[in-house]
Amino acid sequence: MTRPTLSERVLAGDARAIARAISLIEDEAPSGAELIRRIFGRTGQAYLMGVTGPPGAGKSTLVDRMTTEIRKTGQTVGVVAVDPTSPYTGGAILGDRVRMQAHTGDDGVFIRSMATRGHLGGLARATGEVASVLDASGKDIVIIETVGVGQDEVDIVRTADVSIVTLVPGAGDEVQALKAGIMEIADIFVVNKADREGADRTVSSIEAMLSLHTFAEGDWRPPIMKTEATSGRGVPELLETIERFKQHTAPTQGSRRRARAEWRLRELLGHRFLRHVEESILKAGEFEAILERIASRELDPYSAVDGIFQRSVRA
Ligand SMILES: Nc1nc2c(ncn2[C@@H]2O[C@H](COP(=O)(O)OP(=O)(O)OP(=O)(O)O)[C@@H](O)[C@H]2O)c(=O)[nH]1
Ligand SMILES: [Mg+2]
Repeated sequence: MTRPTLSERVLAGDARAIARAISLIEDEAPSGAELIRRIFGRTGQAYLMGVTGPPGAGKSTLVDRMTTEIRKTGQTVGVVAVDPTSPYTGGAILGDRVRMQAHTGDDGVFIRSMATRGHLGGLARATGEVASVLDASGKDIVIIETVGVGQDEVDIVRTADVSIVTLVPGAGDEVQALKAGIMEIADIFVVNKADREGADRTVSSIEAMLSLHTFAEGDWRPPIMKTEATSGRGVPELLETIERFKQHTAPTQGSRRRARAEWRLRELLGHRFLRHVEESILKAGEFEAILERIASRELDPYSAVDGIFQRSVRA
């Protein structure tokens, strides 16, 4: 008998194989792409939940509580926490960030942190692939935690079936800053740390922001939930709301998933093309030389791209 391959072990839900597969994706190893190819047909079963919000909002604590709550129903859970390793954000500053450890020993739960470093703009793609691995491994629910509200997070959360934006009391300014990107992706707002002063004010400012938006008849209007992740208060209600959202969007899930497939295809194609140009079209150091010429205004970027494009279609 031959030994089962990595993809077979992933499909069988083997935790060590899942961990190995995720490492391959993180390292952008060619075998990672091969793995995705092999498991892809078995993805699309899990329900993907994206949880985003500013650093320290309590996202990990919340995800941990959600996991506990979901496990009570017998469903299995995979969690990917996208962890900023930049010295400017996240962990280094927030000494008290929560590591999800409550579920060790439960093989119905798989939790993994992923570094944001080194993905060169492909972070959302890498996260999507990790979610695919967890999905293919048979997890019923996959939760993706990301910090912040930048383009990367918007892209990551866009790959989810439901997007949950977490804020905290006193986040009035953040609500303002969030408007643009987050507004279009938030399916549910959560005001966590509701035990703190000012939770209702934050709810009101999100309300005010939502009221600027016109919702058509039958549109989903993002509800604003209050939670206290440390005690678990509000978490069952949050899960009920997610379930309601799931029911509401069931008729359009096909088109949501198609939009996601389109985004993924475009992303991958762009990435592949850029890599082809950098590795096979341009000579060593040429990219930097072109950059220099653009910076010194000797060359304009459009002509630079035209030149590279011509060479690459001929190649
Ligand atoms: N008072 C209060 N504290 C909370 C609540 N939820 C989380 N915290 C605390 O907030 C701190 C940060 O929690 P995390 O869960 O690590 O927050 P996070 O958003 O995942 O943080 P990053 O991943 O670093 O962005 C921890 O000390 C938590 O115990 C809450 O509902 N109330
Ligand atoms: Mg966290």
